[in-house]
Amino acid sequence: MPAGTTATIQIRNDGKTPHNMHIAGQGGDYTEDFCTGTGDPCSNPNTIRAGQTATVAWQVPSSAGEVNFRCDFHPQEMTGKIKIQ
Ligand SMILES: [Cu+2]
Repeated sequence: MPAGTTATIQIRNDGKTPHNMHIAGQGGDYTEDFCTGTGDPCSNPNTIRAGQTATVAWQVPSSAGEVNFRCDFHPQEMTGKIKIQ
């Protein structure tokens, strides 16, 4: 992702169970156990059911680095890092 931009991430749940996308907030920490859309950047809707689509509107940090994200339903298995450059 380009630093300092506003990103719109589009997601579709092709699986059978609910998922979401929860991006770590400022400082790299998750400030919520389950994102609500009022704290950390979160998919809208914050529960993406099977077959549903969602978007994440995200203000990308202005400095290069990596930002963690996860699915709150599967926080051990479904994690990743978004590269900012
Ligand atoms: Cu999941």
